[in-house]
Order: sequence, then structure tokens, then C-alpha cells
Amino acid sequence: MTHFDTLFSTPIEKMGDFTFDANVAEVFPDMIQRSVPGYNNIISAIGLLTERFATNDSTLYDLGCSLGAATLSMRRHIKAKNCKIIAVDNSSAMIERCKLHLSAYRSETDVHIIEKDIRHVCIENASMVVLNFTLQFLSPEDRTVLLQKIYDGLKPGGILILSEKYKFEDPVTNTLLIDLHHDFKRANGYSELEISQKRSALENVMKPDSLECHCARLRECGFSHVSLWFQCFNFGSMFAIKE
Ligand code: GEK
Repeated sequence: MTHFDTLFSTPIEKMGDFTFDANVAEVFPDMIQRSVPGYNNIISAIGLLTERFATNDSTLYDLGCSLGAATLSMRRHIKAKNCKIIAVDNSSAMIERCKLHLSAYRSETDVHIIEKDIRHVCIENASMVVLNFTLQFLSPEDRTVLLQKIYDGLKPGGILILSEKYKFEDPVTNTLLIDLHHDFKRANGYSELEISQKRSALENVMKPDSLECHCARLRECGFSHVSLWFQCFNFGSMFAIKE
């Protein structure tokens, strides 16, 4: 059953910070598709990248897995033998629903769905790590520490997929891309009130970096091949490959 996202549709007197609670988990598939331009394309491409990058006897990580859309896409496309997937999220509501969601489909690949803070997850023997719109919720210091841990835990030839909302240094570009994102949300049925209330709720919890900042940080961590492979307005996805 589809649950439509109406969480910000009526005036909220005391706007708190956005949290991934049970109300959000319930409407999440509708919310993310109507809010994140290109989300479905990215999920599909994660499958294509899995076919190429998952290697025999390795582990694939989905960090900040929410309901497991990226995990499902990876699981469907693994061609290598004896892989396992570790899907992690620190929202109990998300993890509960993720388990239900994944158990609805049969597969030979082992998936461990873990309720934990991704800052405390050990990454090892990884051929692929996915951070699909999750890094942006960590503090700047934690972002660097996590990316370094991912680099260290990847096998040579392993890949990180990093999807994020971006900010742009040039003010004209930044404003235009934010406006286009809001047009996208309007076209998907969100009202002005929903757009502005969601924006306020996210203000303190999600601070986007620029593409330049992402590239520089990934290179500093040691990644040799870093590229943006998808962009729609101020949202996009990069890959970073360890040599
Ligand atoms: C998808 N990847 O559908 N530790 C663990 N989980 C966290 C943390 C943390 N420190 N911080 C945030 N999260 C998904 C979409 S949503 C993106 C990812 C969005 C989790 C949080 O609970 C939420 O489930 C997820 O990261 C971000 O492909 O809603 O914009």
C-alpha cells in the first residue's frame, strides 16, 4: 500500500529538526521519489555498478539504508559468488520496515540489516560501499573520518557510490538549481507550505557540500578515480574508486 507524504502539509507551530521517525519511515518511498530528482535513476544505476564491481567473497555495504532500496538493487544484480550485503541505519523505524521489505523478495545473497550509527560500523573486505544521500546528515568532521574508514576497508579496485545534495559556490547557479528543485517538488504535488516547512526542518540537520569539496576530500582520503556520474539540479551521485 502506498502511503502519501503529507507530513508538512498543515502549518506546524513549533518546527523541530527533521528526524527519521516512524511517520517518516511510513511515507518514505513516496517522500524520497517526490523530493529527490533522479532518485530512481540512481537506484537503477547502483544495480548496474554492482554487476561490474561486486567481486567473489566480498562484502557490499549500504550505509544509511532507510528501507533498503539500494540494497535490493545491489542484491538483484550481484553476479559474483559468495557475497554478502551489510545494510545499516540508525533509525529503528527504518530498520524495522527495511527487514519486512527485504524479506518480501527471495534471494541467495545474505543480507545483514543492522540498526547502528554508520560512524561506528567496521568496514572490511568491501568491493562496494553505497552512501546514497546519507553522508550529508553527518557533521563535516565525521564525513572525513567515515570516508577514510571506507577507503581503508575497500579492496583494491573497490568502489564507493556517494549520492548527495550539493551547494554551488556561484550564487546565480546555486539559486537557479535550488529554484529548479522547488519547481520539481511543486510538479510532484507539494504545496508552498510543504516545501518551506520541510526546508526549515532540514536546515540544521542537512548541510550540503560543494562538488569541489567532495572531490578534494575523496582524493585526500586516497581515492584515485573520482567522478560525478549523475546530476539533476542540485542533486547527484559520484563514484570513487580505490586503485
Ligand atoms: C535510499 N540510502 O533509499 N547512522 C546511520 N544512519 C543514518 C545516520 C547515521 N549517523 N544519519 C542518518 N542516517 C537511502 C536513503 S535517507 C536520505 C537515505 C533522505 C540515515 C537516516 O536514518 C535515513 O534513513 C538515511 O540515513 C538518509 O537509497 O531521506 O534524504
